[in-house]
Amino acid sequence: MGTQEYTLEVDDIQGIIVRGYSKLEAACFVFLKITDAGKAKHWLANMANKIEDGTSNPADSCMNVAFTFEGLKALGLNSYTLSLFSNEFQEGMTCEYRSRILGDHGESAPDKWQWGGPKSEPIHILLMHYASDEETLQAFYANSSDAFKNDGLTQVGPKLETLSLNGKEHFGFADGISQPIIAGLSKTGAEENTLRAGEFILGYPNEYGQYTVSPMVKSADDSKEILHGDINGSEDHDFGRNGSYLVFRQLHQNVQEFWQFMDHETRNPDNSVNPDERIKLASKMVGRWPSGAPLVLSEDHDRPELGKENDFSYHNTDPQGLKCPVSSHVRRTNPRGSLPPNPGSKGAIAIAKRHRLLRRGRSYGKPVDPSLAPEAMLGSSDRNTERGLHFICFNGNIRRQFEFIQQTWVNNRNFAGLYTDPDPIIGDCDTLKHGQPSTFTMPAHPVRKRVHNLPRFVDVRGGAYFFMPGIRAIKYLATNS
Ligand code: N7H
Repeated sequence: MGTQEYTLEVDDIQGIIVRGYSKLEAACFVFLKITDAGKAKHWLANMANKIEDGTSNPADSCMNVAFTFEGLKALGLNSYTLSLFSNEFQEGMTCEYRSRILGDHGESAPDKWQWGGPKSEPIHILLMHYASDEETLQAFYANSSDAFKNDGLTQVGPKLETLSLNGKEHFGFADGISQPIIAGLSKTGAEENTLRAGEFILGYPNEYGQYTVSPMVKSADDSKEILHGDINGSEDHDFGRNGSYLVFRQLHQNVQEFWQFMDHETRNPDNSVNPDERIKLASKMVGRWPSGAPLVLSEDHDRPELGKENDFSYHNTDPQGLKCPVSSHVRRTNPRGSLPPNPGSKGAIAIAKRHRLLRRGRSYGKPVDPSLAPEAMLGSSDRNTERGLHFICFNGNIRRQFEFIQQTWVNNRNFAGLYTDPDPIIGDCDTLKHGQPSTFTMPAHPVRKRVHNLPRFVDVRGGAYFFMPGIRAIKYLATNS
């Protein structure tokens, strides 16, 4: 694939799509409802100049913005353009069919959600604030909220705070290591991990060599020619170009339950604890050790020097999952070309490339123990704090990427020839619903090992699908729609 087949318009792409703002350790996300569309457009027109684009890496603070389908409607976007957004975005995350495939039932059912569910206030806009530290963030947010409060918008639902755990998540594992490389941006890497921009950003070829369907505007409705023309040659102007679909899920993590389970399953015959086996079982479930070292590269113990390693595959070094179980979280959310019928073939790698996500999530809530060490977490009495991951990812096609991964790889108990194994970290383990307890299988010689009665370690507390437009499209929304 030549990167010269297109040039990315980074000055029109919102910054959080281009980079994760790792220097901006503080962040908060707020939801807005439009009460007066005219005033809200005035706010948006000002915002268009303040929104961070992808050209440079901000050092102090910055903002990005995304909209729900209802939000675009409330701003008066015309019905022709609205009809061209994908079905899943139009329908939203909480329709019955979607709850079924995403595994959102029981404690995770949308009617129990703190935001985004049928019992919550409708959300129109997601405003993402990032800053170098908490103090800067609070001042930045105060400024930003003064502006939207006076301009036809009300804040709805919780203000979602985040917390930096120094590159780890609440269970104590390094996160944010494996990301797809977008061809055309400065970073380069292995061909298997380099994807055409259209997988994440509308207006560019995707891994099928095609342009993902994009919401268009009739040229008569864009007389000031704010938007670019249709790359496919029609008379329409492209509202979707340089935009991306954003999936947001607030995922609560049952941290004590997680480590209690590992502890219980790995006790010695005399019931004494086995800390090494405890960590090993949890790492087998994740597919990486707490430092991030991949299990395929270090089978028996953690090797922090491999913590950032991402240049590996499964089919040549570990076809049966003896080192990294086929059922583990990272192996099923990105099988890296190891799926049957022809593991390692060009076809298998091509398939894997059509189901990738650009992850931009952040943790929230006080950790059980700042050390994130299992002993300390097991001994803590802090059981009720709300903590977890604000899971955020970008994709060009929610159905083919996020929903496919969640349905066909994460929640599918028959994934890659398994029988009763959902994803052990985030899968839907509900026994009552599936009629059978969930298991986690670790291939081994002479016989595989299996742990039974896996509980659900991650519950959903809120969620919604958003569209994050390019900067030109924001200007269009503010004036023409
Ligand atoms: Fe996952 N965890 O702590 O166990 N994830 N994840 N995830 N995840 C990854 O490689 C975790 C969630 C993916 O390319 C790592 O960056 C937790 C959802 C994908 O090799 C760790 C939660 C979805 C990858 C975790 C959670 C995914 C990945 C290893 C929820 C999609 C990259 C660090 C609370 C539906 C795989 C890294 C690859 C990696 C954890 C959620 C997907 C440690 C705790 C909902 C694609």
